[in-house]
Amino acid sequence: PNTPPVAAPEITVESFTRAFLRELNFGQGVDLDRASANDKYLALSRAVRHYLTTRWLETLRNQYRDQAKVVAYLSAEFLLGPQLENALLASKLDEVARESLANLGLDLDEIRAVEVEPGLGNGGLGRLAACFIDSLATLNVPSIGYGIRYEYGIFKQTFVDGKQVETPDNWLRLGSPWEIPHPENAVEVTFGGRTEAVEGADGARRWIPDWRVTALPYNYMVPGYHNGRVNTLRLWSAKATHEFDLQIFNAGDYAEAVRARTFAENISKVLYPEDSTPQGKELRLQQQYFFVAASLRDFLENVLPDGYDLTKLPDRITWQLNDTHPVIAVPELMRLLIDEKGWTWDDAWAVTQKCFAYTCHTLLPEALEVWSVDLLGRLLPRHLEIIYRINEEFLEVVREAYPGDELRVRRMSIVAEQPERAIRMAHLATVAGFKVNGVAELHSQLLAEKVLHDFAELWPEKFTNVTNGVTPRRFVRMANPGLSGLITEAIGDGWVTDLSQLSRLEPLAEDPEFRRRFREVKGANKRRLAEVLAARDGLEIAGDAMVDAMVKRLHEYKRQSLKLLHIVSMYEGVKSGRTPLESITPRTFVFGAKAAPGYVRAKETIALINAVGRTINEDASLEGRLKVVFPPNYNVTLAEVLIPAADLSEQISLAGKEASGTGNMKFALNGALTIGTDDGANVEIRQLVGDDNFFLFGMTEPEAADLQAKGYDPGAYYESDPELKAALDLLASGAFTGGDKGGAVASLFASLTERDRFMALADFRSYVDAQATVEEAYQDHEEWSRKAILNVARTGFFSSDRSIQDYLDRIWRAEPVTQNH
Ligand code: DL6
Repeated sequence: PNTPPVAAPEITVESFTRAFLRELNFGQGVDLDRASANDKYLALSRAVRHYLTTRWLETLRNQYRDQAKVVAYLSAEFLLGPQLENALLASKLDEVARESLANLGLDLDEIRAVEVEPGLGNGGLGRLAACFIDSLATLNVPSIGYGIRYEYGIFKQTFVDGKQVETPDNWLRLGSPWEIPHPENAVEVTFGGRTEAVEGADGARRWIPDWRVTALPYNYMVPGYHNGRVNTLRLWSAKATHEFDLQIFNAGDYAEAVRARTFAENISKVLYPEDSTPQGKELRLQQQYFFVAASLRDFLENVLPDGYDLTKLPDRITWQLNDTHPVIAVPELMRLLIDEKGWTWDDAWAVTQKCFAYTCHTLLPEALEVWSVDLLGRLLPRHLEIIYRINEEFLEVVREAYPGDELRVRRMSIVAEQPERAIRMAHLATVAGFKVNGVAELHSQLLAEKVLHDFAELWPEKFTNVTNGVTPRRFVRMANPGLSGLITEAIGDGWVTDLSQLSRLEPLAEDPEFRRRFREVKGANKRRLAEVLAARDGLEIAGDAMVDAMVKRLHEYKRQSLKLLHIVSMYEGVKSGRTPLESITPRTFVFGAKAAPGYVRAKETIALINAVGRTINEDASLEGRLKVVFPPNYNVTLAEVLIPAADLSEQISLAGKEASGTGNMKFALNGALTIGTDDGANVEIRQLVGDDNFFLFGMTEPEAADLQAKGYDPGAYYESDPELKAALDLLASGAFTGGDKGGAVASLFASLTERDRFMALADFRSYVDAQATVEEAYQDHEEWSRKAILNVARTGFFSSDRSIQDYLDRIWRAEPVTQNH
């Protein structure tokens, strides 16, 4: 705090060139003419980092001085996407860097293409965390993201004979210029062992763990947009402690010592390892405890000043629990306060209850995490004791509120008894959190009415909603420079940090010239997509066909199989002569989806999409009017190219299953129209853009719930709808699989026609009818562009800046601070 501020480096083309060459020469040890593409990427990134560092130090210094309340976003995933362009944009260095490189005969875009994105998340949940830290920084909120620095992120997907094959994502192979390790802030995290009584203490026990690892922090800069603030994302990496080295020395058993070292370091080795095996599950719990234990200690020891009065902790921090993954932080804080600080149980609980808030991201019962008591007790014996006591006291509250209602007590208990004794992490989070939120209006409503109904009845004031959002910087400004330019020309550039200003575009939807330019941008984005798919995957698509995109993790509830049925049905229509070929609007269906490695049905669906795609693409009789492409390894980098090019956004989950969705927001903001069910945030998108500018289909949530309760009979739909039957029969005939009627074909057919939890056939008719409306609407270019512009103009609500403001108002009650610069 006493060090004088470092002067910000001057931003001129010349000084940037000097900074770049200095990094190249002295950082990489090469001359420009001998530098590899990676050398240039690393040097450029470090030069940019250098500019941001001054701001970073200033932010940290102010934070320390002001002792303002901090939001710590605890998340097992941060799906960051490429960093260089974002850093350039945030620091206003984009133009300078481009010019400076051009003077050296280098192309910024070519250098950017070298970057390997950190894929430290699976999908929406991890990408949301990344959008949120961007908005926190842009809104000037003192905050820290805490997570895990997985050595291998989400697997790299390739297709072999159309089937998904996973390979490790070695994203650190060529080094990451965006991280700074801080070994001096390493902390130890312990596991296993037993506990014993401490005489004369109220509730305190001594934990004698039997193994430990070192958590080594890596800091990442999180720059706000043009505001001089740079927050910190701190990701933890597991290292064997020195004890392991001593063991090597003492025991002379090198192989055994290396094994032990590997065991410890496995904790941060890979994102969400396969969890269908007991070993996988155990590793996942280790990961969760590892990062929250390190993060809590880090905050208490490194962020708070020495001697801070911890009874005031809730004034200084909210730990936001991103889903249940970090919920073990609750008993960890209790343990720190009671066992290490000597507090009484009641004092510790009073403070703990004010420090955590919980965001739930699912509606699927199977996605609600539970940990078997056996595993939790073995790995974290002290935490299990604490959870038991939290539960005992909580159940007393329930019994008092509902005397004699033992069924309710059993339903609400943090400890499940069936099918095995297990800890329900969502219940623990709800009991301990001072707020619980869902991620879209419908989701929050269903949470309170269904998933956590008993809790919402007991504590209605705890429950709230914060609809998700996406960062306009990455997903419009960066990803869609053409549209950004058009918007800025029309309404100025204030929209980048105040997305509600997009509403000012509304009158321009009526302006033919604006519509023409809007179409021109879309067209250019499609050509860019075509180029990228050709270079990246050797895929060929027409530059001018309608782009119909379904990109998201592969899951039955998202119903990629319904999309597939629609494609098969269109194809069948043409082949059977029902649909004249000329009546079909040229369309490119683009899929992007990874399936969890152990999720057999999802992998079969991928194989079938590829099989159908191959048949359709090779069928010359279609004259190229229908095309199906499935570029492998959909990631943030590809999303940034695909989304701006899309005309139609497929959001077709069964109503009541998708918590929110965020891809739906990105597409609408980039001028794609949505075909979707009334699910998740689709509901809010439709309300905002208006029914005329959204293709709604399918059952509502209450209708779907009713049908499920009455008994869903897929066979009845199959038998009564000839088009549906024809499509399913064509699929089942092996027409797309070289005559093979078994395997994936038989399995999908059976699942759709016999026992589909997600009732795809029930929504088929209305989906196909809605698609016919899409076809018709797309014929009228002017009207389609009008609708697309209205989608952009009316979806400014879905900025993650607005989400963060809602968190501040409804949950955190923390204030943005002014950055003096
Ligand atoms: O809130 C972010 C994102 C939502 O948009 C998706 O609808 C939801 O499926 C996803 N949830 C998860 C949680 N999985 N679990 N548990 O990934 O969160």
